[in-house]
Amino acid sequence: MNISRSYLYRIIKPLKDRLVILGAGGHARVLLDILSDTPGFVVHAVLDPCKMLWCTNLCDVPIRGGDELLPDLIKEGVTHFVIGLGSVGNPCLRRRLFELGLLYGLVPVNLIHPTAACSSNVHIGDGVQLLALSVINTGAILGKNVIVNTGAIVEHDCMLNDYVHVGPGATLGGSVHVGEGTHIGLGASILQDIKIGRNSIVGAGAVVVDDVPHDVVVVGVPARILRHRGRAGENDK
Ligand code: JB2
Repeated sequence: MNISRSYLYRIIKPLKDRLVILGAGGHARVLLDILSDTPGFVVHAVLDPCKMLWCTNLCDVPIRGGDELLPDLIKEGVTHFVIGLGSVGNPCLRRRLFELGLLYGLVPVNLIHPTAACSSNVHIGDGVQLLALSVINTGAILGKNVIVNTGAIVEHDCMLNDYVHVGPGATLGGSVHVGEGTHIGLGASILQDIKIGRNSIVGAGAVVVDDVPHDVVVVGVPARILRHRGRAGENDK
């Protein structure tokens, strides 16, 4: 009788789930570091469209090829995925890859560094990444594929919508709302109760004391609008 590997996988659940990382850059290496301390997963492969990386390794994990290899990896037993891109300032790619993973029936993994201090009274969406020394305080709500980067602080009752990225060392006071796909730059500070629109960028080191609309870049102390962006940041690199 000819029994396929994927059929065998479905009936015999392995001790560790196999996952693929999409993207082989700096952010993916940070995530691999967390995964090395996360029981229950084996990183099976990394996918990246950059041909020069193919057949090399990222932290000992093979970079097998582009995203078109997903069906092959699924046949090999991959069931979970991680978005390996930080894609600073442009969430379009992270959103597209997240939807691609779901389309193939893969399960997004939540990655939480052991030093992240996350209240148990927080709602976390799928595929969220909480990096080293980040703090997420009580009552916060994090949508899907949100990144809270190294040492960032998200105070009580903040709401971070899908694909928000809070950069390293940024601080959000209590009850700050951040719209879908917005990027909060390195070391920025957002005063309590501020509302920031979707697909905007808060520049590194900015101090935000007034609400920020959708689709803008704000910079400085206090933060001011530098320019308007194309819808969903399509015109950005
Ligand atoms: O469609 C894609 C795709 N497009 C670009 N599919 C997949 N699977 N991968 C894709 N990539 C790959 O993502 C690029 O070819 C590249 O190898 C990788 C992005 O790497 P990079 O180092 O440029 O960016 P990053 O997102 O890993 O890191 C940025 O964001 C972090 C949060 C950097 O700015 C870091 O400094 C920052 N800490």
